[in-house]
Amino acid sequence: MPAIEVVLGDLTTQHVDAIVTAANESLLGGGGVDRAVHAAAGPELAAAGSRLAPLDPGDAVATPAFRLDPPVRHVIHTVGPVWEGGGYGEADLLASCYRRCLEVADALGVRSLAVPAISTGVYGYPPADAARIAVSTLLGTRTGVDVVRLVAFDEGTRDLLETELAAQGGR
Ligand code: AR6
Repeated sequence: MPAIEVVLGDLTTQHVDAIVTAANESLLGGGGVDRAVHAAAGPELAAAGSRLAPLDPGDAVATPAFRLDPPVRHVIHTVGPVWEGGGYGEADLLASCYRRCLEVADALGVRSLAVPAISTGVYGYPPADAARIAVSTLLGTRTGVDVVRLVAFDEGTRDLLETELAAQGGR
């Protein structure tokens, strides 16, 4: 299991081997963290993403990180579930996002990975439930990734992630 750290900050300024973006099925970029990642990486990212699209919810794929500075080797694109009340398999899909990101990272030899709070913005997933799933899935997945940095963009999300990490014995 990877070591998990929680930080408050901007995903695009993390010094890691790879970052995960919360994408949509087109992989062309969108709002939220995906907008910030595409802006930082440059237009090559959408071009590379479009060649791998469409991507199903719960899945993940990697592209180069192009102009991201600090230099990051890969962007891993994952598509979270849109929250529709919880009865449409959203929890399984969200867990699948975290698992697939680790699998893709492993295939690339990634040792450090920064991940945002997938689905909790535009896609409306309740942040406390999403934090529980993020931590439990990461702690329960066998991987060669040494460190997963959960990057919260607001203090509420940061606190939820830290609470889950403590509750689930992640540190
Ligand atoms: N660094 C870290 N976290 C961020 C950043 C940032 N720079 N900017 C926003 N967040 P969202 P989703 C947080 O909406 O819910 C896009 O249009 C944000 O506060 O980015 O999975 C895609 O193209 C929230 O906690 O992703 C899809 O269409 C978290 O990142 C759709 O939105 C996720 O919010 C995906 O929606």
